[in-house]
Amino acid sequence: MSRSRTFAEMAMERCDILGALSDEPEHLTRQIGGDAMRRAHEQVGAWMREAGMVVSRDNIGNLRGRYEGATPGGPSLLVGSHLDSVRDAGKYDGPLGVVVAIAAVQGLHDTKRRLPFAVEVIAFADEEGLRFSSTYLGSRALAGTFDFSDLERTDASGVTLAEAIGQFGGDPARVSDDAWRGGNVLGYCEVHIEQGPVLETRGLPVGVVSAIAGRAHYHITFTGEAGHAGTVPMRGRRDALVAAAEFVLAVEADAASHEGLVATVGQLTVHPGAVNVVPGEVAVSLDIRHSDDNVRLERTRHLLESAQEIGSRRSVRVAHQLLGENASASCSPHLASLFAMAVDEAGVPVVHLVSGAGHDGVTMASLTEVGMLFVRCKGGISHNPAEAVTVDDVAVSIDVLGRFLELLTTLGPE
Ligand code: HGY
Ligand code: MN
Ligand code: MN
Repeated sequence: MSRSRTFAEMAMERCDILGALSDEPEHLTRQIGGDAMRRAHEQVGAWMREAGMVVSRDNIGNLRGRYEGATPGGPSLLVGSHLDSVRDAGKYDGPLGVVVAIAAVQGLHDTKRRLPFAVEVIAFADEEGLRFSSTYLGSRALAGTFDFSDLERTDASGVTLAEAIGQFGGDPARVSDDAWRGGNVLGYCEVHIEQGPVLETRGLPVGVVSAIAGRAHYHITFTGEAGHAGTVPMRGRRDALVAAAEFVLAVEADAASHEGLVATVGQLTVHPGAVNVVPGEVAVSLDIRHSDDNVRLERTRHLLESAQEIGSRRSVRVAHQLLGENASASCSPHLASLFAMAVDEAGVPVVHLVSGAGHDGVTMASLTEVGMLFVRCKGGISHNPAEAVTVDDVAVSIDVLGRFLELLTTLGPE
């Protein structure tokens, strides 16, 4: 059996192990600073050490494993993905990239290979932003773009990010120490499930990522007037939920009529939320993305104006708050070409594709060149416990990543 196949079987087992480490009993949810993350760090740290890495954890809660190069003090290549998840997640979104990166280093360690650069595996703390409605807290800390006002963000139980960092063993006052100080960085590379249908449609196990779509997400409140469901006449109601519902349909209609635009209302809360009360206040989320930032900005403006128009027509006040925004990020043409060569060497037709999903590479692009390799996932399903990959495709990704390291060694950085 090939080494990549053996490593792939180990990678799948490791995703199963991590998939059982959850903050919620009935499904997979793993958040920054939570107990499940602590247990995940114990496992991943042990696998990193087995692969010859020196393991550390920074203040924000990224786990970092370093495999030195032939010449200490030389450049570093960062490779990794995230260990946090969405709620009721699949077990490959994030962890697959971490265990594949460890497998690549294991291959070097087993053959006592030292490359002309160090390989540092990063398991990011918070790519999904579930606990604090944030974005990319772990990679922002590493890239040196952390926004310290984020320390005051609170989770559903009122715990601040600063408190969560402290409880997890970090020092919130020293998150700036997490910024990369390790000298020259050759790039940041991530192996990740595609989370879309392209590779499966094309019958390909892996693909090279050319760009990551830009994204913005908002919190929008509709404030009407609560009232007795039995006595307030239908005419003249200021029903916040009906206004929000009209907005949700407007979001879907607008995104469906603009090529490449995706817009989603994933969260909706109703106050007071009683059967016999006309809803007084409703809060919704808006997640909007497009690979062209101008289109995203223009449609966002249109949708926020639509919300105001719906509100004034229904005498419902509408307010919005931008929670996070990332411009679209191009991957490094050089790293993409090395991945393409590696895919070709592995005997796989090369396809380049844009990522509709966000990734830590969006923030790592402010520190260094970014390269990504996508792995086919069943039905393109993700952010769903039905998320699935095959061991054969994972074996291809490990083989390709290993070839990529060799090509970077022989052909060098940009
Ligand atoms: O939302 C995203 O695209 C990523 O999974 N955080
Ligand atoms: Mn995700
Ligand atoms: Mn992800």
